[in-house]
Formats: sequence, structure tokens, C-alpha cells
Amino acid sequence: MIKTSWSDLALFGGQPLFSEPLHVGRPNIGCKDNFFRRVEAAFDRRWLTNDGVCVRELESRLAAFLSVRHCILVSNGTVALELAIRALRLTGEIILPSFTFIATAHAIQWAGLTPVFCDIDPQTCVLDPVQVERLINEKTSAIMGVHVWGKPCAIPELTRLSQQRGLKLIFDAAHAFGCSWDHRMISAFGDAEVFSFHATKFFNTFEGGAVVTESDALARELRLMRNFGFTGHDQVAALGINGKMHEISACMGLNLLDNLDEILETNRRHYQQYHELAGVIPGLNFIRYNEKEKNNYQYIIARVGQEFGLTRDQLVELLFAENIVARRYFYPGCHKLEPYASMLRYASLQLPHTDRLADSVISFPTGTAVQAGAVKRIADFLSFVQSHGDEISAAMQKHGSLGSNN
Ligand code: T4K
Repeated sequence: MIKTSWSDLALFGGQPLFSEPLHVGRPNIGCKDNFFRRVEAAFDRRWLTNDGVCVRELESRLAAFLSVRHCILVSNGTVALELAIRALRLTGEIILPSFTFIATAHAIQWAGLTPVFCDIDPQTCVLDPVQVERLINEKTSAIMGVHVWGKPCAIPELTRLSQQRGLKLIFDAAHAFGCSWDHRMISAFGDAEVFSFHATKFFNTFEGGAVVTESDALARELRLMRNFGFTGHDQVAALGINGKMHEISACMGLNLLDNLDEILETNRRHYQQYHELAGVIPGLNFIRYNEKEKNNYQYIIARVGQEFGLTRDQLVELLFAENIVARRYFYPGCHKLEPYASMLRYASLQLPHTDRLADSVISFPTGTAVQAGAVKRIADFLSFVQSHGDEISAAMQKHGSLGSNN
């Protein structure tokens, strides 16, 4: 439905732009036949988990794709972070951005260590190495950079800093599968990098994750840890947990690896469309990826500025009503979420760049579930909303919706 007046907006009773919710993070499926063929073979083998044929095949294909020596598949990205922290014997404090998904912080806290939240560089939106350096003290054992939205996180600066100060360096690469920095795949930087293969990711295994590393010793340790520390029947060499990936997940991964080019092409096309059609709208500043590098274009991110005429939260509320389930990745910063928000340690923490970004950022639907034409309809809608910003804002206030409850 074309909107010609603010009263056509679904928030005020008009017909929603989409009849079904259009989500951020709708999974890529690949080829169902390919997937089911692989699952059938796993059933025939009667081998469903515990380092099965498909897990091994996926590990070796991923290691080759990522140009890294070891890929250790696990049950999800959070467990991958936890295992990396434990296998690297981290202690005390770990410096990380607050501008990330809560799992990055939780993995540290869950291990009994202290997350030290650091501000971001407002230009790059990832950890600011200058601020990181200021936070290092005798209790610091590691830096955890996050390649937010697949944008590489100050790799040379953090590598130098961690080496100079004798710290471990982990990258949370949950968003960065298939991305590169300096023409090298994100995978072998730092001591370890961690991927999430959750259903909402560019490459998914339903649930799943991986730790990738160049270190033989670390890889050995991680393999032990993900399987209770077993070295053979009735032989346990170390403390471990159950972090194994099962065969069905690995079948999905193999299926999607076979279809990755097509998925990437769809993401790239949507990214370009959003930039061309919505990137010209005043006050809507889309985040760009470095076209000289490999990107997965999984996150279509814009910052909503004053010129847009409505706040980010007002826009999100309008979009939700139209069945466009845009997300605020990531709002608020982790330091404003529990349990951190109630901890004395973080009570006076000031992270102004994180707060500003978290308050302005919006993530739009993309991926293979987004039908042709949908991006143009979203862009037209955004353009309509921007050009009627004052009227809509006034109507929203009268209506009692300020967009603060999403
Ligand atoms: N580090 C970083 C930087 C991360 O971003 C993440 C996860 C991790 C670590 C931890 O990795 P995992 O342990 O998750 O492997 C989602 C994902 O659940 C989470 O994996 C992801 N980051 C985060 C950025 O996004 P939510 O709470 O926003 O998810 P949810 O359930 O709202 O799903 C998003 C949308 O996707 C929904 O609107 C509906 C749609 N969806 C979802 C699923 C699962 C579908 O259409 N189909 C589906 O099957 O966290």
C-alpha cells in the first residue's frame, strides 16, 4: 500500500506495508535436497554426534575456506567464547567493547572473570585501541576485540598492543564469517577467533560456532575441552564440558557452504539497493563496508541522525507497525544491561561514543528470505517518513507513542 498521508501509517490504523513480518536474521536455508541427502546418510551411518563424519568434513572445509590451521566446531558461539577463554587460561580482567551482543560480556563473566568495558572509535564503531591501552593494568590478561557487523576490529593496533603488553588477544568474529582484512580472511588473527553459526548468521548450522586458531596446542586443548576432556574410552585427561556440534548441524553447514556464493550475491545486491535507494535520504547514514576486502554484507546498518526528523526509536516503532521488524543492534551497550548495570564497578562508567552509537543505530532486513522488490518498498517508506517527519512526530506524540518501548 502506498502511503500518502501520515494517517496511512499502520501505527495509526492504516494497512501495514507487508502482510507478514519481515525479520532481520531470517535464516538462509541453501538447498533443502542437499541438506536432507546429507541427513539421510548420517541416519544410515547411525552416527549422530561426537566428532562425526560431517563435523570432520565441515571442519576441514571451513579451515580451508578460512585459510586457518585449525577449526574446532562447537555447539554455539557463546560456548566457543567460553572455551577459548578457558583454554587460553585467562584470568582477572578482559578488555572488550560494550558495543556488542551481550554474549561477549557474558562469556567472560560466566568464567568468573571481569569484563572491562571500553569505548569504541566513533568512526570505525569498533574498539578504540587508544582507550584499550588506558585500561590495561596488572590484572588484565587479554583483549577481546569484536568485528561488529563484520567490520574488522583494529587488527594491527590490537595485535601490536597485546604483544607489547604480553596479553592474549581473542577476536569475537561472530559476524565476520567470510570477511577479510588486508586481503587475509578473518580467522587467524590474535590467539584465536570465534565464530557464531546461529540461525540468524550469514552462514548457519541452526545453532553452532567455532574457535579457529593457528596454534596446534590450543586446538588440542579445545578439542579435549569440548568433549569432557576425554582422550579415549574411560580416559579423561582434563576438565571439560559438552560443547560438541552434532551431525545435523554439520549437514546444514555443508549444505550452506555449497550455496554460499548465491547467498553472498543476494546480500550484496540488497546492500547496494539500500545504499542507492535509502542512502540518499537525509539523516539516514548507512554504514559502508570496505569494497577492497571480502564482506558478507549480512548487516544493513544505518545511523539515524537529526536531519531525519524522527528519532531512531520513533522510526523503529513505525517500522514494527508496518511489519518491518528492524532491530537496534546493539542497544543499549552491555554495561547498561544486567547483571552489569547493577554492579558498583560499572556505576559511573562513561562510554559516550558507545551510547551515541547505540542510541542511533538501526539494522534492516536482508538475506535470502527478503523478496525482490522489498528493499525498494522499505526505501520508499523511509523516504516518505523522512519527508513527513514533523507531522508524523507530532501525531506520534499525540498518540502517546514515543518509540521507547521496543
Ligand atoms: N558474539 C556476538 C558479537 C554475537 O552477535 C553473538 C550472537 C554471539 C557472540 C553469540 O553467538 P551464539 O551463541 O548466539 O551462537 C540474535 C542471535 O540469537 C544471536 O546469535 C546473535 N549474536 C544476535 C546478534 O542476534 P536476538 O536475541 O536478537 O535473536 P532473535 O531470537 O530475536 O532473532 C532475531 C530475528 O531472527 C527474529 O526477529 C526472528 C528471526 N529468526 C530467528 C530465528 C532463530 C527467524 O526468522 N528464524 C529463526 O530460526 O539475537
